[in-house]
Amino acid sequence: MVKICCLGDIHYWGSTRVRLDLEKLAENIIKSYCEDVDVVVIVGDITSSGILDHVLEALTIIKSRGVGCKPILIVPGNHDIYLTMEEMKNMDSLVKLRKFNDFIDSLTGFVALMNKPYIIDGVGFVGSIGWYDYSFAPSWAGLTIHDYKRKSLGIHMWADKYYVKLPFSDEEFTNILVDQLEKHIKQIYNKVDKIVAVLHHVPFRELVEYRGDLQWDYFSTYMGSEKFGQLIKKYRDKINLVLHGHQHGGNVKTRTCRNIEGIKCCNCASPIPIIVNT
Ligand SMILES: [Mn+2]
Repeated sequence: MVKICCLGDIHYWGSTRVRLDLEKLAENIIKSYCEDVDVVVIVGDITSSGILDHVLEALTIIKSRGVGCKPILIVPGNHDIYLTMEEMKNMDSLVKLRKFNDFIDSLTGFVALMNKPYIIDGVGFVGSIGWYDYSFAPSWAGLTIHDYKRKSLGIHMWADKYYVKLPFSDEEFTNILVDQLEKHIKQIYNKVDKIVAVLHHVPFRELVEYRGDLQWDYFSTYMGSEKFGQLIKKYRDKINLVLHGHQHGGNVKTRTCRNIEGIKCCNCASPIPIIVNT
């Protein structure tokens, strides 16, 4: 058994107040939750605007005041590949994604799961930012794919619209990420008894919070993709635990686990950790 301390969706943006709050949280809460675990997992959205200095600042606080020398496994969230005004001129979010992961791997004690799987005590960890391909669009709304590609409804918009620039469609990005994740699963499949899938986005429709209200459900589309769920089910003889983030706010229950066809799925979209055993 591997004991995991899982957290995410910190959305750190570097103000003095935010820094002091995270320092307090790390010292008073994260430290005690993660005290006797084998490994720490962060499910993405470390930052609110993708600034690598903020990644470094937040992770330094979490490590030095909270979890200490335990291995910290990380996948990025959609916010972590947001482009700053300056970056918009010379890179896309695919380059940013690679920069994020390589930056994580350059830090001592941190592992970027998108670069390579991690194995501890016969348990393998694979990870991806995950993405969306509109498969979670609310079926009842009667909208078309073009309505969802717009990523805005009335005056409300999904911020990825402005801050994520990809060289291809969201559907293609999803396919590429699913293929990468499957490659990593195959790499470790015969070496481990169990595999933990770590994603930022949500892999199963059953986990998505719908309310029958278009103002909310329209944006549920961007929670994730069925394709990751299908991949997880394909390897269900080894993958029996999924850790994800991304879905939080508006009374959504974070820090809880649900059983989807025998696969334990935990929402770690909170800076307050949840303890999960494999
Ligand atoms: Mn997110």
